[in-house]
Amino acid sequence: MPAGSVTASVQPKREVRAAMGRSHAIPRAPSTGPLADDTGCPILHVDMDAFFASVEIRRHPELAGLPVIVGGSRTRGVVCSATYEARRYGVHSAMSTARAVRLCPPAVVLPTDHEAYSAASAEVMELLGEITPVVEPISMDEAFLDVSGARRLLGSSGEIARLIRSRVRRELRLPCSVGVAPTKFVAKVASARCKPDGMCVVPAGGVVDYLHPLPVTALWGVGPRTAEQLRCIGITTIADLAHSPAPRLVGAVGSAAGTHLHELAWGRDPRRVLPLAPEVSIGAEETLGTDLFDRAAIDRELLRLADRTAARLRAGGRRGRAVSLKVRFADFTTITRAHTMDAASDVGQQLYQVARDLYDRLDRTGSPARGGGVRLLGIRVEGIVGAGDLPEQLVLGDRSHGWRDADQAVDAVVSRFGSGAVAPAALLRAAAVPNSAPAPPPRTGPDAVR
Ligand code: TTP
Ligand code: MG
Ligand code: MG
Repeated sequence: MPAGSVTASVQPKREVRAAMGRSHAIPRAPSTGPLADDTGCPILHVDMDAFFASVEIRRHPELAGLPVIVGGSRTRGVVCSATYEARRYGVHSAMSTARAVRLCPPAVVLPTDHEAYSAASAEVMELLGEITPVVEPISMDEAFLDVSGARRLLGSSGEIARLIRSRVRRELRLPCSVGVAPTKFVAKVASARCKPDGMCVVPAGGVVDYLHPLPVTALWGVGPRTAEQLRCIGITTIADLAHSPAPRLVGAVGSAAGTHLHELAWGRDPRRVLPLAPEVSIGAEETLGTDLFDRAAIDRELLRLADRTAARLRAGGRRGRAVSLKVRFADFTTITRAHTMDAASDVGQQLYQVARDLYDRLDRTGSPARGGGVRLLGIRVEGIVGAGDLPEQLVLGDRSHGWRDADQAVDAVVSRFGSGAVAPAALLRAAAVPNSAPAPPPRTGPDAVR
């Protein structure tokens, strides 16, 4: 292990070479040693371990320790995520599930449930936002943090990384790995190298030693093609690249990439952590499997979308006042209508009632009378505020409290048992009520289900 880079964590499966996402390009670092000098290291990169698979294990605890693959059925589909137990067999993402199962016959294969992963992602980002507002999510399961401002309150960067790991483990029951470094790029490399369930501090003075033995594929922007171009001129490690004369590098990969990679190879990465602007709206929409004509079926769909929107609001600790309804008809005409409520809400029933009233008004203007039925429905909430910023409404007889309690109980059950575990009675009855239109072929195209 290069001098100056120190990992500090318990990592029982160190021999596992993860083969998922980009992290497979990077050899694992051995762990041990005390926490390194983190004074010049304001940047943290947090990446969830085997994210989709870990969310599944959270709600199916009996699967812990088993090789679990998320990716469709055993015969169809592609591996999205696999536990480190499955990776030991050579399973990795983007491999066909059929091949993964041949490599790992004992694997438990689960279908994807994007709603559950989005909700878990929102929980993760919410928790990170409680550490510092300077959080830049870069995918569903990873984010950069600049903890310069948080250090006075929460301790050094390394201590904050440990705090994040223990809070994510305790409060969200999910494993993650954290890289701590002077720059974004090095923090990202560090989190990948210390997976699973690890953390790694790369001290400012140890960056070059840390990077140079690694293969060029560890560099951001070096995919298989660039790696091959570099190999043709004898460059396989980051050290080779760092010591290569600029004209040679530029000749192989072009001027912009050559200059950029050379800078990265010396640990120079001026990119700042850019926190996202708060979400201006949250919603859910769906292109329906068949065009709907029947009002009861439309109402059930609105209830489903309202519940989903409300769950997203709650997952992000948000409420919103302005509800808009989007309706697309079979002839692709699209109409939106909006209503602003007296108070912001995160309650599915309230959003549903507003959406239904908006739909009633459409009815009166005669819009759905056009042929073809309803093709797409969407509900969106704007005027978003943090739930914590609002005084609780204590209106006597206010039913929203009862609904909110019910929604929160549902959130708890869903996070444990999955989104199919509970639903309003109206939705459970839905299967029994046939829709009046024949089933069209599966949809593709610009408004396919998100
Ligand atoms: P990654 O962070 O790349 O992978 P991971 O979290 O499963 O595993 P690791 O411990 O190596 O970080 O991606 C995050 C999630 O994104 C992953 O759980 C599933 C999804 N994903 C796909 O759906 N398809 C893909 O090809 C990849 C790489 C990820
Ligand atoms: Mg991950
Ligand atoms: Mg990731």
